[in-house]
Amino acid sequence: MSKIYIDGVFYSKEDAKISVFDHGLLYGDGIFEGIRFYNGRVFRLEEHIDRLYDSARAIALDIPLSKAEMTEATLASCRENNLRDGYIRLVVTRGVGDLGLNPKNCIRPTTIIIADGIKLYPEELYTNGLKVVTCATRRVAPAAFSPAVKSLNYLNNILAKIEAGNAGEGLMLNEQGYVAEATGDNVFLIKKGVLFTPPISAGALGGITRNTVIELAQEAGIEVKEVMLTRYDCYTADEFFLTGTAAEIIPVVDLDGRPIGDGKPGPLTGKLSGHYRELTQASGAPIY
Ligand code: PXG
Repeated sequence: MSKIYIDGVFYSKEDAKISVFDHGLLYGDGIFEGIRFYNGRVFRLEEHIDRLYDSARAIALDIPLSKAEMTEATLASCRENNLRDGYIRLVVTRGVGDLGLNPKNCIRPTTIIIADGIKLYPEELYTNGLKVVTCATRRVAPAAFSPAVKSLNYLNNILAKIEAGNAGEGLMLNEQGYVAEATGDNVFLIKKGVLFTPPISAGALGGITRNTVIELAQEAGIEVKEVMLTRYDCYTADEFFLTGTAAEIIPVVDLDGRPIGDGKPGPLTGKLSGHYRELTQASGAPIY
């Protein structure tokens, strides 16, 4: 029986409810984090908490908990559900207000923590790789709203996901046509042994898996370049993969009908996936 944290109290799934006047629902006014825990430890918890508070700062939202309190509430949510492996959804909304969009009328932000088991992607995708198509929907321009904020407004990504449809995952470009990211994952490619990924300024979320992969590559002596990338760079890459908390490292074998490399998941992708798996099993904030 799962237990869900709302503003300091644990509720059963049936009773875990928030007001229809919450601006998280009415306007998508809020932020969130998606976190994984493995083997009784929360992976990169400090980084997720830091990103949450940065997102909050960017939208002028005052989280009513300190970082230490939020960390403890997150660990307590895992304990309350007796879990050792799973997924945490941490949400902070603007809170209950009236029907106007002015956040000043919201009394207090709502904090929600859901710790649950994780539905893993089919193993087949990791062994055979994923097909990706470029979406016509461009990633929202940083000058309009920064894609670095992990906000409750995911319609830009959802529209791209709908476009990608059954074809596979969607690749999103920025307004200038450079590669930004996938609909919910960051993008990497390998060419002649060098690892490339677009800079965050291309219009991507600063993925925590992305940071981890960059670190792992550097430790393995692989050169890493954060540069603007075009679709040409992707089509002509030797290897291509996506990174995200939920997907971890997932190989891409086809982009817009062009096979990547030899059309099979590549060796460096496999090597980095192995290192990533080891790290997730052996590090993180202890839950118990
Ligand atoms: N870009 C976007 C737009 C994302 O939403 C990533 C990149 C990868 O970031 P991390 O920090 O996870 O490496 C994300 C992450 C969900 C869910 O439930 C979404 C994400 C992560 C976990 C779960 O939809 N997005």
